[in-house]
Amino acid sequence: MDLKLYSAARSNAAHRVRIALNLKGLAYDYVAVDLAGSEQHKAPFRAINLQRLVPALDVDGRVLTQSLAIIEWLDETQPQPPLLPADAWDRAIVRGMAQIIVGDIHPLINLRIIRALGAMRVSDVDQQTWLTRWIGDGLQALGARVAEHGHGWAFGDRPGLADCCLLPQIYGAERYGVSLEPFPAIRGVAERAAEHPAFIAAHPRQQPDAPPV
Ligand SMILES: N[C@@H](CCC(=O)N[C@@H](CS)C(=O)NCC(=O)O)C(=O)O
Repeated sequence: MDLKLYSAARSNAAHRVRIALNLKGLAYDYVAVDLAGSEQHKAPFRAINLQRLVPALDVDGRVLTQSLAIIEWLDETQPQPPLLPADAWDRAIVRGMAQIIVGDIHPLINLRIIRALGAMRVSDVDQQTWLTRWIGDGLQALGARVAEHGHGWAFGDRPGLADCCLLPQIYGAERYGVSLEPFPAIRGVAERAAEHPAFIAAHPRQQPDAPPV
């Protein structure tokens, strides 16, 4: 199977998929899409994903979009190691944790939203307040669930779907100056991931289009 991931180093959603691919031990070609340079709005990427968002995963010439759909497809087709628990109730808990980030935080803070706020002349200070508010609210809700269900990782004692979503959001929180101090359970997962090869290799700093430090 030939895998080609359309990604951007700092993309929260692409970062999720990079972690999942690494946890599965799947090799892939990395195609950088320059979001800051608006490459997502131009050919040839527009033809890859009409929604003009990364990630997109090309699998032998067919393309999947939407990070959670990609990760669940990977988990169904490459079951080892599993990213979701065996029990249906536990799976719903994990998917709920993932949705706090994917459905509730990220749509409010991603590039096109920030650009729209800027176009409406929302000040930098107010943009920062906006980001801090929604990231903080989400992490508070998620932190409580990690404290309840995590035993080293976001859910249980193995990395899974919730961690694929949480670690990119931790990077995003740090990037936007949101303190993780109030979220000890989340900090614990961050410390563990910092030692794990799949998470290290997926980190924005390790990508071919890594931002300058
Ligand atoms: N729900 C989508 C979100 C994808 C998304 O928002 N990607 C961002 C990067 S994290 C993007 O490509 N933004 C480009 C833009 O806003 O113009 C997913 O989970 O894949």
